[in-house]
Amino acid sequence: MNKPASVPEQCDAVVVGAGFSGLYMLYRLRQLGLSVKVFDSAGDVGGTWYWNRYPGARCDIPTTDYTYSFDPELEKEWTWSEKYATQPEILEYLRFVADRHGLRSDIEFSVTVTSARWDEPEKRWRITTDGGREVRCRYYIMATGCLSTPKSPDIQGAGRFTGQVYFTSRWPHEGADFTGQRVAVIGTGSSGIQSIPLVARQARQLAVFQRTANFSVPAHNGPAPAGRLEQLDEDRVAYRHAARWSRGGVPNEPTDVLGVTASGSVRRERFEAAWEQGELFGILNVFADQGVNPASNDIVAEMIREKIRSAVEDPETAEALCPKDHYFGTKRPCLDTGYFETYNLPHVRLVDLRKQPIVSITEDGIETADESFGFDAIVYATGFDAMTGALVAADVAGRDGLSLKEKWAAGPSTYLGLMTAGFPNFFMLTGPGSPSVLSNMTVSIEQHVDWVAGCLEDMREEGLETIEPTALAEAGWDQHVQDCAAITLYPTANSWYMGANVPGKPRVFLPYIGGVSAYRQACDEVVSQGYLGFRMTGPGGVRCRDGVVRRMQPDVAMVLELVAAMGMPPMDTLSAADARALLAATAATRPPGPEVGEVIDGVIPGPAGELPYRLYRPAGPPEGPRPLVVYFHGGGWVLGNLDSDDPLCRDLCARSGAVIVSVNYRHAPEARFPAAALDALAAVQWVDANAIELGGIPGQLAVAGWSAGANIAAVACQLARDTGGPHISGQVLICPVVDSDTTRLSYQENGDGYILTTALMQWFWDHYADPADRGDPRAAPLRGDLEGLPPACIIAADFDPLRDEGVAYARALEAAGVPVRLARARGHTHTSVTMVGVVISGAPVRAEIGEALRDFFPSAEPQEHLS
Ligand code: NA7
Repeated sequence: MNKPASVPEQCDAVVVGAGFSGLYMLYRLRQLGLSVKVFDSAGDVGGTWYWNRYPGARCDIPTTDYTYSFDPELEKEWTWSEKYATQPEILEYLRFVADRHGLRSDIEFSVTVTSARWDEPEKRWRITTDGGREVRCRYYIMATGCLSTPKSPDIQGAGRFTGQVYFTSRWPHEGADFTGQRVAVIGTGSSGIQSIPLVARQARQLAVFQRTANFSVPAHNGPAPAGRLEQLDEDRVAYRHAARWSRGGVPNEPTDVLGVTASGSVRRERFEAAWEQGELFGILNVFADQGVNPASNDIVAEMIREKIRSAVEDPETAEALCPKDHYFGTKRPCLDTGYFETYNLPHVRLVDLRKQPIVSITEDGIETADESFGFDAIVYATGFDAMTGALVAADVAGRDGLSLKEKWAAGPSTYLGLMTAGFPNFFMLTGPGSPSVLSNMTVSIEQHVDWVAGCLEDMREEGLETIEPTALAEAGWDQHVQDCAAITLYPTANSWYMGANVPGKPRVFLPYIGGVSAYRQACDEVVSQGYLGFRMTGPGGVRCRDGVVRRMQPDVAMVLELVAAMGMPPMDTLSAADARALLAATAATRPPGPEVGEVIDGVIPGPAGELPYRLYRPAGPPEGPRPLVVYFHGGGWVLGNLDSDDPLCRDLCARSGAVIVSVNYRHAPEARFPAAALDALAAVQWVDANAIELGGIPGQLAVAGWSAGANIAAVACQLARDTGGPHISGQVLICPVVDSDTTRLSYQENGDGYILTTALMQWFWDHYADPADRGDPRAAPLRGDLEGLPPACIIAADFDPLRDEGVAYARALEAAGVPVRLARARGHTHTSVTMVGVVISGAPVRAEIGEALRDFFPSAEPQEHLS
């Protein structure tokens, strides 16, 4: 008998996964009145907590916080028994939630989605399951978790072993009994570190194969933390609200104590308190700078290593257990119960794979470079194909037939970690590019589910059928995700955050490190701006407000927030004297900039009296003369001095390998136009004439300057050309003032809110030059003759009112035949590139300046590496 042709099933939404995110997504979709099918390859709800049943499996966020907040009644009905609940208790909780809300009726277990195809004419997804069913739906939602696809054992001979094999991530429901057995555990991530003390209790012999020593902190498990319980009892709503607007999804007071400047006693006190607290976000927040500053990070790391050394009796084992190849926190730290002490047991042994790598798994054990081990059981605690593994596991093909796997071949690309261009109506819950694993997952899950539900509701109200990100918005978000990571130490580690644990996986920082609150704000802004960066379609046509939600470098944005919070008066409302005092006061609190070989103060005979200078000589070899760079500080011809740009000069010196001579010129309003420009020329001529005495190489002279300093540097080049020298090898103009026209687009875009405002620039001009003089090329070098000028490196910052005149100068120089290197300071303001040691994202721009200077002088050697 022929089987009747099956009729494809229809529903509004298919959700894959019935863990924390899938269950809540189902609940919200039902609230919207949508028909939903949830598929999960597991036999029950639970997701991660269904599979990871290994002994000792617990969450590593206090369970007071690792819990749903959407249902106040549920919060009353369920009480967690411990600070960190066990896997069985969390699984029980999820079962309780599923039953309480009658969710099971829409969930099908033991069903795996094998493929999903977008049908453009139908505007539907066609979902195929392993049972050969086809389901058509409008929305396809992946609630597949970040750590759900186990990494296959990438160890030679893994299939040969004839004893018992266990994976922590696929632990048998009936459990495992290691009594009397010789057991190997491979892997010392959270799963290994949680399970090893318990496996050791049963095993006759236990060998732990460690590739990378890991930081772990005692969980101090027990009753839920009293402080958190009190806060919850007092005002649960406020507590949950604080979690949603916190950095990690757990209410925590962020510290402003810097490790590098804190006293020894403060360091110790803060560290011991965090150690006692036994919470990840506590130990990751001992110092505000431990995630970005290697020196600060090392203070925490060394204190943890001390703890390991005092816990482990055998010094050699202790040393092998001390993590030394990555910064603390850059691989996920663990919370443990008696992990390090386990190595004091006589039957437990650590095998350091850095000293004796595994050659092969054999029929009866493991062979390393030095030894053969016999085992009855091997436990793989080797981790997951994190964050992307489950998403690309099913064969998902978007609008043009392109598969997600192909699209992401060089790393995932998403908008907000929620959607990806080319895949309409395809949502990822806690996808790559969202805070996810760097946050309390339950808070991030609820935020994502709420966002998706809100989006579907808005679409329905407006009669829209499809939504997908634009290429521009997605590229902007990808960039922002990487920018946020780049200012931290995180990308330096071979972590699963970087995809480094899976052979062949592209190295891209996968989660969003900007924090839960910053992320939530970005998502909310996207919606409030009419779904900025999304293309939506419906019978009425296309609706799209294209754009990028975060273009500014994250640390620049932080500086702007800090400045705004300080409530300083606008400079342009002050007298010159008061503005100078304010600048000096803020400069006094900055980091000093890098060490250089030598700093000497002196004076130059200027055209109208002596001009102070400060000379910076690079440290280290080669001995002997160096190229010279005459530098002019910024400050609108009114503000600034040798101190104001001191960190920047040190940085330029170290990066370029040149001697920097920073010259203080006469300031307005005391000495108006063209005093500063004439001083600049005089300084360049004097430095050239005294090159040998200054330790320079005669004939190898460049000029550099920032802002108004760049203005007079550019003018000095024109004047030197016209007045018989000296020869200038190159000019570096950082965010230069080259014109007095304030009508350019960059003034309109950036004239307010980015420190240098249109009003302040006007104030500078008013102090410096009469309106009639402002078109003079000695005030506005863009209006001068540009032929025969030295090669230029021009920095133009995105959020600078002067951006477009810098670009215009570059173009005009090029047109005049001058070699130009125009570097865009992406996401920067007029001032941020110069904030050495504060704005980390400025470092690559300054590296480019250093490179440009070295190119002017091919013989120069850079100093040691600077971050
Ligand atoms: P992790 O944290 O990825 O840990 C896996 C461990 O296995 C880690 O120590 C790895 O060493 C080690 N590993 C992986 N492959 C090998 C091979 N081929 N040989 C030797 N050792 C290997 O996974 P977990 O399951 O422990 O934890 C995942 C997350 O779940 C955790 O962070 C919490 O968020 C919950 P490596 O460091 O790569 O050198």
